[in-house]
Amino acid sequence: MKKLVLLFSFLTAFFPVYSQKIVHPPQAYGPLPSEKQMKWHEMESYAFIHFSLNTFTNKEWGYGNESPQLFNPTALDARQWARIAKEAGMKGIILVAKHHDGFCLWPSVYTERSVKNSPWKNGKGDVVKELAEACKEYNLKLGLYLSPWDRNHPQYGKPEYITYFRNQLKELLTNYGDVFEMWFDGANGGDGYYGGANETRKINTLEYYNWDETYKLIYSLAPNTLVWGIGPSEARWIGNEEGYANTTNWSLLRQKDDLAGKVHYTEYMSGHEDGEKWVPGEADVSIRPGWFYHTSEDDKVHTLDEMVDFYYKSVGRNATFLLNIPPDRRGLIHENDIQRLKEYSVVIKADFKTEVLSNAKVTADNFRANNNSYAPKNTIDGNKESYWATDDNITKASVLFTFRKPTAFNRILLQEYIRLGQRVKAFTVEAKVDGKWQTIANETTIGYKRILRIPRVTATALRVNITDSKASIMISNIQAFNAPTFVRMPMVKRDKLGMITMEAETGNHIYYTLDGSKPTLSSTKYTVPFKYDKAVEINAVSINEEGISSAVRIAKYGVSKENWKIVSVSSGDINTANRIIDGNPDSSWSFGADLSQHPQEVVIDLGNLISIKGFTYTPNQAVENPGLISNYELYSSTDGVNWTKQSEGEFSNIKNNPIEQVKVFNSLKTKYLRFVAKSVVADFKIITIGEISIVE
Ligand code: FUL
Repeated sequence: MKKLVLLFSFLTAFFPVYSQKIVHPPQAYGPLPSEKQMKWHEMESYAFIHFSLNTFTNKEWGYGNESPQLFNPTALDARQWARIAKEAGMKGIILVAKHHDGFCLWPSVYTERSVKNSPWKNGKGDVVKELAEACKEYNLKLGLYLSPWDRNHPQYGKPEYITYFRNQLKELLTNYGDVFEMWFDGANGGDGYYGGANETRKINTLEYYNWDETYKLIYSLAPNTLVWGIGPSEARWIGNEEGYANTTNWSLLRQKDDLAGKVHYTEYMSGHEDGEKWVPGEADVSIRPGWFYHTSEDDKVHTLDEMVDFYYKSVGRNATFLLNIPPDRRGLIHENDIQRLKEYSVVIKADFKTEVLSNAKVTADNFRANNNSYAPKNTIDGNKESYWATDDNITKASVLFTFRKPTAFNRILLQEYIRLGQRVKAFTVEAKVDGKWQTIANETTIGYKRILRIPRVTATALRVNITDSKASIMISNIQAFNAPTFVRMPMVKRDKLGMITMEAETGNHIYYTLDGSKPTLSSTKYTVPFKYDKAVEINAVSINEEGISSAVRIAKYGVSKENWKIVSVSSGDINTANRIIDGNPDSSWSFGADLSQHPQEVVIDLGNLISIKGFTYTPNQAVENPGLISNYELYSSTDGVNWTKQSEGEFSNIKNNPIEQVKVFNSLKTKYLRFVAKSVVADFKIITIGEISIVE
């Protein structure tokens, strides 16, 4: 016996690997992702295509009475869309096959309201088919959006429409190959054409569509399709249309509560730590302010800084990134969008080029049964199926990476082994700089992927401390990158009097031009606010001490509002009404009245007779859920007595996307504007106006 023990100790000392006990894999904890959801997480980013009658009518939401004859792209090329998405590192494309106005981009046999009654390809075209083929060619996955709300359909709101809706789902899921995601938007019910009824139809979203049955149908036809949005979905909206998740982001949701209407959509930004189902977040945003293409937004494509932020605040926060790139009237993605996407992918590629942890020495203060299968080195082996795991019940542990020589980095990427559940609730990161540990991050969840942007440090070691976890810890990947310095653009603001203020990150200098040319180090240096009340295009850059420049901030202004005056407001305090024209959309003025009885209005004197081509209404940008105007009228007058109506309609989608609303019309001269708020987004008794401006 003694001999045996001796032999065993000898073996364990010299051959530790062979002597390890058999260790059972750790148990799963909580809700788990399905294989389909795993594949979906791994796609990380994909494109959205909004292209329909709205592209030709210049709307965001069609009413449902627009003629299919208006759909006439001159050079539609789905291969261009696919190529651009591919080049930007995206893994798929979701096409809006039918938006709220009911027009179908495929020749559905169930309706006449489709491409078959448009002049495009003499009614022989099929956009869904063209995109499905292009996706195949570029090795991208195809997803489809079928709006449950149909403002055209005569039977919307009645059972017959549900049959129609499901028939269309069948067409889309059986005729075009695999569909990776089916997108059901939450906007449902309201006013519309409805076959000529021109009325408001309200439905109960959760009951009307009988989602359980609809989902059964989908899974029987297409088991590999992940269903997003309303109903018992497998992925959720992130709760905003600005492309970001909260830093704390669980892939779990209390979906039962959600289906009982007990969850507010702002909770989607973080999910629920105690959610009973795996329902991960998808962060959607458009590359421009609107979801559909509008010429007036050609110079409003999101800046490079914003695009890079979208990535880090979605993919970097455990969400997928759905970026809308809306084709123009040609049926092509606009040059400005292409340019921005190129700049964006250059930055993202460069950020993840120089990895520094893979050669570090890795140790941990705990790993499961000291068994190599769960050793901390699994975090840097590039294998997504291997992971570092702690012993059962160990919910606090540290993993230490020691470098051979001082090493610089400014990005940290972490991934949990989510196949066995999302667990980590809190973690910190420390760097050893000049022999001293310093905390460089203090964070909460990880999930499928978490990426931290931190100021560059040069360290001899890096330590990740999981400080709280729901169960034992499982981390499959930790990386650190030394990304090129990204200098952020300066902020440029102009107030009502024409005072221009610029601001850059501490230590950086701002250079600008007023003639539209590109600023360089030899352009004017910004030092203090200055007055410039004429129409102007300011181009400004921030430059750091190493001479690295930001992208160019382009700020365009018309003549300043210095001479503007509020003439009258129909209710509320006239003294604060000036906030409507103070150049600051964070300050607002409110009407507190029941609009269904009395539309409210504001009259503005522009000081002089000026040429305008449109106007904009911006809800207060500083508060959540300001009272939002949904329908409006705008009148012009040269004398303040005789008025002509210039524009009326809805601010479509303002509820989900409360940004500046732009309405353009034929150029005219006016001295006065009368803006009438006709209705307000449901539930608000107060409406606010952050800013009213003109399009010159
Ligand atoms: C929203 C819709 O109402 C918009 O028009 C757009 O399709 C966006 C992606 O979802 O809620």
